[in-house]
Amino acid sequence: MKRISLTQYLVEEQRLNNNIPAELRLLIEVVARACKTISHAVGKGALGEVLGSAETENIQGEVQKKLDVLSNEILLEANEWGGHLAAMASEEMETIHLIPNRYPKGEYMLLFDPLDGSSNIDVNVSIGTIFSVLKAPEGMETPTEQDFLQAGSKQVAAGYALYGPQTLLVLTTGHGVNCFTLDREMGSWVLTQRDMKIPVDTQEFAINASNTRHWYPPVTRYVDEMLAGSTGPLGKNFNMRWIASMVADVHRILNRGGIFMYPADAREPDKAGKLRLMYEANPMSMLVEQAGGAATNGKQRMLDVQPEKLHQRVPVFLGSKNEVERVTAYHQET
Ligand code: AHM
Ligand code: MG
Repeated sequence: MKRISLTQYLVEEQRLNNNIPAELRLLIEVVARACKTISHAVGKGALGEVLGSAETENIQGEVQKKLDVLSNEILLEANEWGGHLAAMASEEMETIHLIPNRYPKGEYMLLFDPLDGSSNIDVNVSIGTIFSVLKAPEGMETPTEQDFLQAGSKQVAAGYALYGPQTLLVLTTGHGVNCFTLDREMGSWVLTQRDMKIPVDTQEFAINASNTRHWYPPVTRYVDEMLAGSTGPLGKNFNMRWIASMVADVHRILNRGGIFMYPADAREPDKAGKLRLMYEANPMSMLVEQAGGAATNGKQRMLDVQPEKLHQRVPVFLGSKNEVERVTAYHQET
């Protein structure tokens, strides 16, 4: 098999297909390099003294794990000096991170969830890094939070690294979705899946069912119908999977279809579910759409949601198109 590295793939996308500008290519390479470093730290586990709590809280009041903090630092440090960015924003930081004056600035803005699936860190279950790239608004001088509040449809690239039995990088620049596997001996990313596609139909769903009592009626109706199986209104049996790492759940869906749901529910603080629009929902929705799937907040296309706050939470329904459309229609009916 002829091996195509991430670098070679990106150069071809730029040179032959004219699909990405050089600056964006270089930015993606830096993010991929940082993910390699995070993968290394994750792989060391207790030997690297990276497990456990950091005894600090992030902006959402969640206790940070040592690896949350470390991964955030790795991404900031790797991306600061490259010259491709105007600013960064992270799920783990209260406000945006400006590029220090000693480094040149670029025209892109990077957002990330440095280590997603934090509850799985200490139990050696798959976790990941999610990232999203936006363009800085024309004429912007010093970036502000407001400059980041762009709808997901404005993303120019999105992707995730999955730290599981293998370390993978799944990437879109708006021209399909491709998957790279980290060759741990060589230290390089190798293209292993081209043009991933999500089947439009599925018989598999993912939801944290312990929240059933908090759901709103459209979600309860839909899950009840799936559980009713082949003699119920949907006329088929459904299987269920929930890894509690969005990256791993989305990766399964990109490979064999399925529907992932983290609905709004009746709990505080803002009754919009758990996941964050800018760091989780938008990048994943771009990947899913690029793979032929669909993603909504229950009411509208996720990528059309106009963000109001950097750390905004949003209900998430994504995956196989026909099922996402079904649960979205149930919301629209009420
Ligand atoms: P995190 O960013 O704090 O890790 O939280 C996000 C994660 C997702 O990866 C996953 O889908 C979800 O939280 C799991 O939530 P729950 O613990 O409610 O099952
Ligand atoms: Mg997260």
